[in-house]
Amino acid sequence: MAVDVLLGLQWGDEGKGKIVDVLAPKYDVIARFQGGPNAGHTLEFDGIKHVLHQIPSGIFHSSIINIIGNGVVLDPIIFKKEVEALSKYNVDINGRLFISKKASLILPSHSQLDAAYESSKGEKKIGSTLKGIGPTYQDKVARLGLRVGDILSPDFKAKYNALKEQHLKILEFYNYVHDFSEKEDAFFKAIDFLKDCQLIDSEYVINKHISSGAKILAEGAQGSLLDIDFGSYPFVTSSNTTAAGACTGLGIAPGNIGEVYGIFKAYCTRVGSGPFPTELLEETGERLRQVGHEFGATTGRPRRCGWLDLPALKYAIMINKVTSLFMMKGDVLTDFNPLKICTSYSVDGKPTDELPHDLINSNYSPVFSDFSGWNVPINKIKTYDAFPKEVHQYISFIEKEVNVPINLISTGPDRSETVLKD
Ligand code: 2SA
Ligand code: MG
Repeated sequence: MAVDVLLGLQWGDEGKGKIVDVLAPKYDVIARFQGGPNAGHTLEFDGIKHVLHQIPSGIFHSSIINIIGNGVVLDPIIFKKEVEALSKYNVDINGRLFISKKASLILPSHSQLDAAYESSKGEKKIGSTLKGIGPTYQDKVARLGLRVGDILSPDFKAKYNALKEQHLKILEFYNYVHDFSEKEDAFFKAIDFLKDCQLIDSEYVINKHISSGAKILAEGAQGSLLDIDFGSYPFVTSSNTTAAGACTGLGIAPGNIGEVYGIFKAYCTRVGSGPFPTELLEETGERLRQVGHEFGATTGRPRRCGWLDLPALKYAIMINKVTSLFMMKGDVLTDFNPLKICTSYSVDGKPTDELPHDLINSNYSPVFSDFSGWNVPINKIKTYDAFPKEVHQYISFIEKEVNVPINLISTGPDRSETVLKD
């Protein structure tokens, strides 16, 4: 089968960017299928840290075709900045980066709307990255939105103005009227830039690649627990971050999906609001944040930290039919003792390993098991057998519980800090 899917199984920031980069040499095509500049995929190699927001993480490999699929919401201003940042490292997008004409366009007024909706929510804020993601998907579903292909039409400006007028009315209603004309200037400059990029009918291109036997990787953004349908609604993002999203976000049939790689951290993090059953609000959580450098790649926000949550992991594995697991940041757990894993929840006093549909209003508590920690650094370890026995115990326990093998263990941010099992 031609298309493998790589996904985060938690609340985002699992380390997808690093893994795509590690796996990239096996692939001919890497495609993003959902999300937009709310993503921050961090790649580190040769001592340099790159953060990609909308451009697929295969861009650093000259032989790989990168595609921004129809399911993505694209901010042209941020896109132009990303391309300019890459050109400083002599990464040329010509012949390597293609954008679906059906991808949705984020307008400057969409980010204004995002801020207006959030500020109207008071205590109930979602903690959006405020990149205009929700309002852009909202316009897509309402059949009002503009798409990348529209920029080629002579009446693009008129379409833009018509949509902006509607947005201004909503902004007035929310009493959130700010001047964003500077951003509009940057937007139209970026639109001119985008016109010169390779805009394609991506579903045809991808399916031709499939027919010709190319190996394709669909690169997910955010995480399964932020999925619009299956995440902790309403504290979610506005796209399907799960494997099914790769089909609708690229125009590929389910039968073409091969491996589904699930990335998870050895503990959990979450940015923004919303339920987080295993959150550590005391000193251990703060230590995880400091040792794990848990600050958002897009907004710099401190991430909330907690122990690994197995019911949540099992749920994500189920809805994605994950075939292979990759465990990230086990190195951060060095010197934490004991380690804890949430193995079930107690809901109204009854044990279950299923997530209650409404975590916010449910009477539940996580049930933990203790594990012996390890007190030697593991980031220089190159083979699975060389890990301390406590690492083996931690990994084997998770594998047994979720019934999917953990085939890759990441022990640090650099490409080289990666251990393959077998
Ligand atoms: P949005 O921006 O409207 O989609 O936000 C809705 C919720 O989804 C969460 N969200 C994220 N959570 C983790 N990482 C994300 N991306 C950046 C990164 C985050 C950053 O990869 O580092 O830099 O802060 C991401 N994007 C969206 C968000 O926190 C809301 O809870
Ligand atoms: Mg991230």
